Amino acid sequence: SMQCFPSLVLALSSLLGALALLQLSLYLRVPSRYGKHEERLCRPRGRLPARCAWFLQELPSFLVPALLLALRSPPRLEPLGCRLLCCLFCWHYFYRTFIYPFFTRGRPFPLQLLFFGTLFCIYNGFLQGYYLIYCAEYPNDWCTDIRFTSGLLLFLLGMGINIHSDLLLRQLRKPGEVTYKIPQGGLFTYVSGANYFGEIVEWFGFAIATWSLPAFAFAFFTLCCIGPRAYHHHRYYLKTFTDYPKSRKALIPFIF
Ligand code: NDX
Repeated sequence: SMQCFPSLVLALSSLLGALALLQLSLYLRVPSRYGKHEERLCRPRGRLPARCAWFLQELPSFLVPALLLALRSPPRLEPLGCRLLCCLFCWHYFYRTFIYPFFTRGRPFPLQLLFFGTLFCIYNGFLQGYYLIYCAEYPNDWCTDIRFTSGLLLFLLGMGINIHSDLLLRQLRKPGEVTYKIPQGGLFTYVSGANYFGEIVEWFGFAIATWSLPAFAFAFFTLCCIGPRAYHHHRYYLKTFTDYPKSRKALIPFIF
């Protein structure tokens, strides 16, 4: 059966951190080309309906850790804290894979990005799952540690904001519609990237609760991936809608 190789965890986490920096440098100036930032003039590329694309892309982030967990010899959930943390990760990706895609009204997604997105989800799903199931060691009272409790709280709060904001975005369109409107309500009152803000809070909460290098690397990656995207969404709205709420920020309420 599998065992823990700490140097593998270190190497994969470092590469994730490096990919985060690469993303930051790529996407600070130009947004990643999907959704409202896809260039129409670009040479025509293959696309897949948003539904299939998000399902396929996010599935490995659910499947890989779930399989690792299932393959592990019993007692699978010992000690309680760390295996539960793996379930939190799977829980998010259960939502993202089996619920979010079936309700999305997004535009077709570029195949090329789908390919990289899928690779990323396999990579990250393996790293987080492998670490939590085979490497992580927590004291038996980790569930009452301030890092676990505060992290879990942030995770749940972020997930709530993320799911709620996804829902508000979806309700801006009727089925079949592909136009953009000004998001209203919830945290969109304060920021253009409310869904992204929720997701970032969620993964930093997860990092704090697991207190692990792979999870901090992933939280950092998330920040570098969708942080710039929130900024580009914000600029898009300001450019497109003259009546866009002036006090609204890009990503962090009242600040940025
Ligand atoms: N998927 C994470 N990098 C990404 C896909 C793209 O889960 O090559 C990262 C994720 C991938 C990325 C993923 C990894 C890095 C990649 C990147 C592509 C390039 C990049 C592979 C895997 C890369 C290197 C160089 C390192 C290899 O038509 P539409 O689609 O615009 O409709 C939208 C609609 N909407 C509106 N409707 C009406 N009026 C408006 N004003 C509207 N504004 C938006 O709402 C969509 O249907 C929907 C949401 O749109 P949007 O743009 O707000 O969110 P979106 O970016 O599509 O994300 C959806 C959710 C969201 O909750 C977000 O938090 C989460 O997924 N997410 C997204 C990306 C990454 C991520 C989470 C994470 O890092 N944790």
